[in-house]
Amino acid sequence: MSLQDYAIIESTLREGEQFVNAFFTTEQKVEIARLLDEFGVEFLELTSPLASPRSEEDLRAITRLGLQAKILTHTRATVGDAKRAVDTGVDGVDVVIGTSSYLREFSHGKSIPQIIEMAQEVVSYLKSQGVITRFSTEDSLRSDQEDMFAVYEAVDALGVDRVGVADTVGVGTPRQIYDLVSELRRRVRCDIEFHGHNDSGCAIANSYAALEAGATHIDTSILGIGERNGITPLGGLVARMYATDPKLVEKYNLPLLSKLDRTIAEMVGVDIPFNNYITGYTAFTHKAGIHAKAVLNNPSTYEILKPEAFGISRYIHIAHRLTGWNAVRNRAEQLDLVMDDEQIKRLTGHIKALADEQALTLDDIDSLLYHWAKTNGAGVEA
Ligand code: HCA
Ligand code: CU
Repeated sequence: MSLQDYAIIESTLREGEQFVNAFFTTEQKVEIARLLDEFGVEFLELTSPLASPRSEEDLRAITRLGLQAKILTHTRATVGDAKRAVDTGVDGVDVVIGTSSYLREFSHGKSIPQIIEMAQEVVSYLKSQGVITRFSTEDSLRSDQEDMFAVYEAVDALGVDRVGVADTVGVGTPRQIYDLVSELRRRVRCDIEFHGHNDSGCAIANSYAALEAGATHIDTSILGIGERNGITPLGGLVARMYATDPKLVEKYNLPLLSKLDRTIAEMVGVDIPFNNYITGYTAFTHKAGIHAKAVLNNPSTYEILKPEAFGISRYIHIAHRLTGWNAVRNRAEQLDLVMDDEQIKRLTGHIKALADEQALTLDDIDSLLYHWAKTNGAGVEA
């Protein structure tokens, strides 16, 4: 399998709804679904119809929108839940059960043989209904591997479409995920999904490692929202794939990413983090003079992502003591000021001296530029 063949299961409308500030109205869910569809994700995962009457109505409404993306919902591993899910008209059902000793002991209380029996029953039912069927093991990283493989192999034998590895608590490292998914790849024929939480900041790297090991589907949410600090962010995965090869994300409508991030940030009442992948306000800002000079000559010197591919502009920050004369000259050109290099160099020295004493803004620099263009800095010691 090449990296090229992966698909995104976008779970803002399921995992994302588990984010502390998320209370999506029906209209908001429809807006999110349409935007994600326009972006081009292959699957949308929605909250279980058993969660609440509104969840069920919204799921039905979204399945009727006629989107390109396939609509999936999430259920526990019982035939009763699976029936309710199928009845809503979804394309597929994502079934999950906890396999770690923590969850077996403190959550559902089932043994591995019981889990296998439940899994077989629910998968057989879903396959008989002709829906895309996925079976995943919650808390996979803290589950006994042989137990877990026994579950996966049992459902694979029944023709399940996908099995899911879920790093529910965000404890996995890229190397662990790579090893686990590689072994799973050897053991099952079906597709493999990875769902990674971000508690220790590894969600994107783990998703990428899963793909390298043969996973076919990655779960994301917009801005990474989800339980606790969330899961693999859509924009972060896109940045990672683009950095490897822009062709890996050419199937997506990349300029829509900013709108997706802004829309969700607004809906859940948070700011887009300043250092967010692609859409954070510093993502394409260059500051130090040496960087600015090189970026002005060739952006690839300090950028692995092209801002224009995402409909974003780069920004060279010049109002500070680390600035350099190339960046100041570039600003003069933007303002259509005719100044020679000697003038610009002297002004740059002046800006550095000023910046040592006080905070400067771009407006301050622009005023200085206009003034110097006229007076050549007469009367200023530089
Ligand atoms: C949950 C847990 C889950 C499920 C992931 C999956 C997790 O909230 O139900 O279905 O693969 O992180 O384990 O999100
Ligand atoms: Cu999760």
